[in-house]
Amino acid sequence: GAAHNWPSVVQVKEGLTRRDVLVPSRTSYPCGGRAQCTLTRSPGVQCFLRHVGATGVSDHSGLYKFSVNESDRFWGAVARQRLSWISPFHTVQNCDFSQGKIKWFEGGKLNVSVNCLDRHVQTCPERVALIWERDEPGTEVKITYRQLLELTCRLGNLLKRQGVRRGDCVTIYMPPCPLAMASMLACARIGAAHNVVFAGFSSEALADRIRDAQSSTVITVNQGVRGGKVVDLKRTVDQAVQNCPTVQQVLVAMRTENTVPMTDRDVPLEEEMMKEDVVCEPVAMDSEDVLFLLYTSGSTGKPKGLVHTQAGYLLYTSLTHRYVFNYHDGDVFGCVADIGWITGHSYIVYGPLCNGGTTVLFESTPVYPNPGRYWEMVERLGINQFYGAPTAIRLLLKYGDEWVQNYNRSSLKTLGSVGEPINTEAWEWYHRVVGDGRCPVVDTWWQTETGGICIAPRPADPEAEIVPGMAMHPFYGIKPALLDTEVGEVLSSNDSTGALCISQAWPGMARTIHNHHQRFTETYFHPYPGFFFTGDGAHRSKEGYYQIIGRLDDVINVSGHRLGTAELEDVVIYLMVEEDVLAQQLREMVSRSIAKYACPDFIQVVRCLPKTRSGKIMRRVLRKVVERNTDELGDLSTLDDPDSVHEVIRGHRRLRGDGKQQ
Ligand code: 6R9
Repeated sequence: GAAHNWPSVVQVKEGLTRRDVLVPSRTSYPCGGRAQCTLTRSPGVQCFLRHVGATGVSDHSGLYKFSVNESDRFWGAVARQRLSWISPFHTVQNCDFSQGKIKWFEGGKLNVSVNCLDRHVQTCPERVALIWERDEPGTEVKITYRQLLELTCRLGNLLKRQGVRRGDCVTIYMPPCPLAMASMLACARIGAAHNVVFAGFSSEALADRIRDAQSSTVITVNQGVRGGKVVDLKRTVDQAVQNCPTVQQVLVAMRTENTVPMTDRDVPLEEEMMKEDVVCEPVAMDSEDVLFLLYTSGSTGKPKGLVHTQAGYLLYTSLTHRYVFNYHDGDVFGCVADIGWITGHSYIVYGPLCNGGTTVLFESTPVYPNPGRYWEMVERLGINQFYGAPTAIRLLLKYGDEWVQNYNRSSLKTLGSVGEPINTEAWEWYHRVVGDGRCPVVDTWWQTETGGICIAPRPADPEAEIVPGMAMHPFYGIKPALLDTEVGEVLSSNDSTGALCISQAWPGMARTIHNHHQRFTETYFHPYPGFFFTGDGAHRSKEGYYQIIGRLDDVINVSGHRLGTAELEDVVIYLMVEEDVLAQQLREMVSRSIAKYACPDFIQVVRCLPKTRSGKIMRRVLRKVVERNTDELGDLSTLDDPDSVHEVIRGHRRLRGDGKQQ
């Protein structure tokens, strides 16, 4: 069974004894504090304006224009104001898309863990930094900023003792737990990069990522616990490292009380870290030193190790966390993603901690022990901002409203969605049932590559409308552009559809693909010279709002009409999960809601769709099946259930009569 008092190290009573950490004084806001700085629904904007010297600007859209037109002044002021620097930067940005060169805040030195921990320990050591929502409901563990700093320092010292040096890359294969978070921060503290691999990936997928990152150290747990099931994570690591010659050591934390076989290579993590000092000198890092690698699947070839660096990433995640979700001091922020995804990095770890927030680390699943889990947790932890994925919302919607209504959700102030287009039906349910119609729903569009949220309904002018299923407005400093996919020209009028690009650099964007800079420039900067190409298609409405229509390589072309998958699925997706709808009914709905030409010729009913472990439908795989190109399915390492693909292939053969020919 699972240990109930894990980890013992979080109960350390000892305070920090010697504190010589570098915490430059924080620039104060001209109006004297964030909380008092209120412009109705967009608190903070007024003082923001004064601080960045945007004179004559009085509303959100004015500030937005300032942020894109005077991006050096904007980002320079925000970086000085929000981050603690060891030495100041001399150049705000130095970027050239044609070479894929992106550099922010050059000359500046800082330590990300100091920004996320030490400076809050100075002002409010006993504030809860994280609430670990363990798999077993009602057994959450609260960890203060002081405790998290202690864990981080001990781990940092242990990593150093084990030979990890500045510039090394440590692979972390752990479920969401405090020591996973402390491991990330410990790497940041000593100047190592981390490479978090989702603890649901197979040993081959893990081995690929360890090899590509050239890690000599892996951190894992003996076993994971998810949805009541124990998962042998250490065993997966053992299998993986057999094929990873670079790995010299595996640090093993104990999530359960069960012992697992240990080898000479393995280091018992808690035991060894308890021997370490609670003070660990933070390394002064350059703004553009690597903070982490994070692998994301490519539609062709190997997964890409996207590289994020220190200052720009931290600034961008903290600013978006603050303003997109309207996060305030004292709020409890509940992002239910896994730390293995960019959403977990940016909105469980770095954004909230940089803001001195209280962040939830969710270990379980939306349906364990029942479909009320999220909302029971919202009530028990008093969550104020809830951030989840459409795939989970669609799943829960099927179980009915009662699972939601059984719990008190009055703490909720903002609901967020990320990862896929959220169809209108799911959006409405989220808004009406989960949020009782009182919470703004922010459909946030962004990518591993963008580091943080780029398009979202908030921040905006107070009372600005929110249209269901639309990401709507670019964030400060983000200048989107739609490009014609055939001729490559900028589509400047509203009510147009094209390739979603971003016209100028922002601090949160990825800097390169680890060891493959050429692939980086070719993928993101060559398709539309002068622009960062996102790979997604989007529509800009008459009002100028952005709506994401899905990956461009998924767009279906029917007799010259380009159909985004989001558009089609908005009509049919609910029925797709219901599975028992007649083909004729589906065709009628599509003709009625879109057009006759959009009617599918063939309708195949499947048990489930091929999805990634993070819940995204792998539409490119479906396309290959339909094109009968099953030898070129691309990277399948992120696939959740490999059987789903085989079933789709078999079903497709039956449907198209191929079976008879074979
Ligand atoms: C954060 C994250 C990125 C891709 C992205 C797009 C899709 C994400 C979306 C959305 C429509 C949204 N996507 N958010 N599509 N509406 N609000 O998910 O990063 O795992 O790298 O995926 O996800 O297609 O390009 P990542």
